Amino acid sequence: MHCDTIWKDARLATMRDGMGAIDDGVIASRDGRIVFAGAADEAPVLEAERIVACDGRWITPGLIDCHTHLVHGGHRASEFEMRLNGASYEEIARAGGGIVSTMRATRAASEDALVASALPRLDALIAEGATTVEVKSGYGLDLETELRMLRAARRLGTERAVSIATTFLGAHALSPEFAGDADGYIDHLCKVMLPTVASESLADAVDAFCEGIGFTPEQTARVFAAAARHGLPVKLHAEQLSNLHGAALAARHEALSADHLEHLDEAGIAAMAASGTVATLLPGAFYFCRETQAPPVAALRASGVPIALATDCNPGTSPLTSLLLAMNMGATLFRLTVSECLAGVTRNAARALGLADRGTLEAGKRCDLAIWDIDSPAELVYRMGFNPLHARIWSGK
Ligand code: DI6
Ligand code: FE
Repeated sequence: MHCDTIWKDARLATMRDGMGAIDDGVIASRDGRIVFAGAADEAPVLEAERIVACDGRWITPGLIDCHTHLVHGGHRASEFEMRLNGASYEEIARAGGGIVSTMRATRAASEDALVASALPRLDALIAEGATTVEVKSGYGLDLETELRMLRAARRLGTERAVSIATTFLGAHALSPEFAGDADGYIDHLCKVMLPTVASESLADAVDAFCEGIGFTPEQTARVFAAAARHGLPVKLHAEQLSNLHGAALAARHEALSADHLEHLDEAGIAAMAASGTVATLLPGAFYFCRETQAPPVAALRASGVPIALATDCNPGTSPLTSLLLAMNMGATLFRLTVSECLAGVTRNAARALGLADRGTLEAGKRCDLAIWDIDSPAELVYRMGFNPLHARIWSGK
């Protein structure tokens, strides 16, 4: 079989079934796709211009961060400091902080500035082997800025060798122009904002924040119905701070994922299992906000709900740009196993984005790889603040 590149003498975590470990493995690529991934003694006769000896290093699928707010203006370090000095959330909000301060900074930023400020965060993810990153809008809360955020997100994928999946999160917080009229804002979002986003093909999915401080299940359902009219799949920030039964609502709309889920109940788990909705857990937000109720991991596991892990990179509740640390937190804070952590940033993260062409090492999938200087996959989860990435391959290169 003729190929472009062969990686040999590797150990593979194929992630096809659990870890899917292979001791003496080979991967061959052609035109950016894997044509063979498996045991050396089962490989067909392979020839290629480029043969890379991996000296026993481990290869995993390229990592996938399936939930980020990577594009935004400014940061909220001063708010963090105020909280360390005892200020309450309300005091900070009254002093002009919170989501609205990021909205103001984002509205004031040009598309170029949004790209420039997001690139170092993207580079941090890439440096740890990320090959696909989801990016949400949601800090514009007006049409013009939401479009600008999504355009900036799309541009990140041309500035770097990485795949970007975009999500329209206009229903992140109430726009100040609609103060006291959340239903009016949702009307505007469904009738004006989302149709424009869809007509410019700027979003691959639609998300909302269903929460006491966000939008009600009824408002969320209207956003989902509008997304369906435009043929866009949905996701939901659900059950982060309270249980509004958002996960079950998302499942009824065949959502790709429901995210956060600290307050998820049995009925929500059953609904997610039935619809095949991925549970995306975000331990960075749990940690940064010093939450105490962990998501119901044992029950999710018992019901066979696929679990993804992501950074939730955002300036307010999870200023995290490390999938390796997200994995460590998933294990220490949520008791995920090593193989669940790895599946969470590969196979199940791909599923949370509706991307069937990646997330495992097997013939036909994109050739997105991370090659690691480690003795066992557990090392990827075990260390904190150490990056053993040896090389990263995106689309076969
Ligand atoms: N959940 C959160 O915790 C954040 N957004 C969301 O949907 C808050 C984002 C921020 O504070 O900027
Ligand atoms: Fe989020």
